[in-house]
Amino acid sequence: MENFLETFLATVTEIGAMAACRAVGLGDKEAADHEAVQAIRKAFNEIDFNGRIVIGEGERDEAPMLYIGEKVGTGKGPSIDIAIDPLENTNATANFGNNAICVLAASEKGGLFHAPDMYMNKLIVGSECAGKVDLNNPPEKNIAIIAKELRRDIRDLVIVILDRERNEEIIERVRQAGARVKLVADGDLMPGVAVCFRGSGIHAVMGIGAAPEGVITSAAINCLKGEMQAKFWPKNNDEIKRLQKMGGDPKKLYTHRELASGKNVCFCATGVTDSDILEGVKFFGGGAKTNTMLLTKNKGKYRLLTTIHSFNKKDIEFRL
Ligand code: VTB
Repeated sequence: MENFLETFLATVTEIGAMAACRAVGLGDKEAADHEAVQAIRKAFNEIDFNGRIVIGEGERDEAPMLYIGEKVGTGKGPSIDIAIDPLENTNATANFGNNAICVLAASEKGGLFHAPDMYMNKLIVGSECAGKVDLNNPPEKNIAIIAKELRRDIRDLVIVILDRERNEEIIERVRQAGARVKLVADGDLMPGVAVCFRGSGIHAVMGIGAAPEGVITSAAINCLKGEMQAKFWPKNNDEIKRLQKMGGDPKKLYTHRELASGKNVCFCATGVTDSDILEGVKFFGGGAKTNTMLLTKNKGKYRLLTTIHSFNKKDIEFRL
C-alpha cells in the first residue's frame, strides 16, 4: 500500500457510513445499502489509485455498482484489490440496532481471497489462543483450550455465535461445555475483530456466517495478533462448483494468512450504529462525527480515528 492511501480508504468508509446513517431507523434496509454504495463509489473515484473490487455487492448482472471486477479510482497510481461491504448489517441499520458498519479490506493485487457469496464455518480467537485451537477439533475441546490459555474458568467465557438454525448444534454444544453464548441477530464481522482486543468481553467467535464477510474479517485479524480459521460451507453441488471455479477448496481449512495473504493488507471500518468497539455516526447541526478503525499490517499500526465533518466546510464546529 502506497503511503497515505490507507488514510484515503478510511475516508471512503467514513463517507459510506455517513450516507448509510441517514437511513438508520427508517426501516428500509435496501435504501440504506443503496445510499452507502452510491456514496462509496463516488468517493473511490476521486482517489488516485487503480482499484479493483474483488468482493463487493455481487456479480455484475445483479449489482449495478461495486460489482465484482469493477474498476474504481482514477486509474492513476498503485493497483489495489478491494473487498468491501458498504453496509455490513443492513437489518441493524434499518432498525437502529447495534453493530452496523461500513467496512473494507485492501491489499496489493492478489492479496485477498476471492470468496464467492456462500457460507463459511469460522473460528476466531485472540492472540493468547492463536496456534492452539483447531477448527477440526470438537467445539468442547476448543472451549477448554481457550479457557486454559486465557487462564479462566470455562463459565467465564463469552462466545459469539450468529443466531441461525444452521448454528443450533454448535450453540447447544458450547452451552453444554459450560461457556456463555452471546447470540447475535446479524453481523459476525465486528465481534471477530473485537475478540483480538482485551477488555472487549468476547473470547471467541464460532459458527457459520458469510464467506465474503469472513475474508474482510481475516484482513483485520492479519493486522492484529489473533487467529481465524475457516472452512467454506457450500449448501449444494452448484456452490461447490462455484467455489472451485474461484480457486477454493471445499475441504480445506483456511487461516487468516491465506484468506488475506497480501503483504500490505489494510482494514478500515467506520461505525454506522454503535458496536462492540466503534461508536456510530452522530449528526449535529451542519456536520457529523465518525469513528473509524484503521489497521495496517506492514506498518503495525492501529488507529482509531475520530473525525468531525463539517458540511458547509467553512464553519467547523469543534466538538468532543
Ligand atoms: C451472515 C453474517 C453477516 O449476514 O452471513 C448473515 O456473516 C447472513 O446470514 O455478518 P443469513 O443468510 O442466514 O441471513 C450478516 O449477519 C450481515 O451481513
